Amino acid sequence: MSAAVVHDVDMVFDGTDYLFVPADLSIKSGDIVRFHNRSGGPHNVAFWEDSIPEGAALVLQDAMPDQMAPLAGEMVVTPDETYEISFAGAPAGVYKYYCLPHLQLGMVAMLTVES
Ligand SMILES: [Cu+2]
Repeated sequence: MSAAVVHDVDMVFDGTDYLFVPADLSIKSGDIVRFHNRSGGPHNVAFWEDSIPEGAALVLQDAMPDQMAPLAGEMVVTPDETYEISFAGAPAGVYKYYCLPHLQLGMVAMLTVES
């Protein structure tokens, strides 16, 4: 079995928009996604329960540290602080997620777990 690949996603305020960069990422089941608070925080990572594959909620509930609500990660407040999610055992498919503080400002993104 190969080692988990770590993918970086930046959480950014670019002066106009709040963004996850990249906003569309493909990973393999077993990979790790490391979200970085680059600017404009606090940010967090929260998944829509109806916009993830069947069975993914149970995996994410175990994989997401310090959830403040189901499928919603803690606030990442400190500049350069990171929040990591392992997708070990995660079912293939599209996962749509958002940043709770900036949802109304369009801070949404998706990732695809390839089988
Ligand atoms: Cu945000």
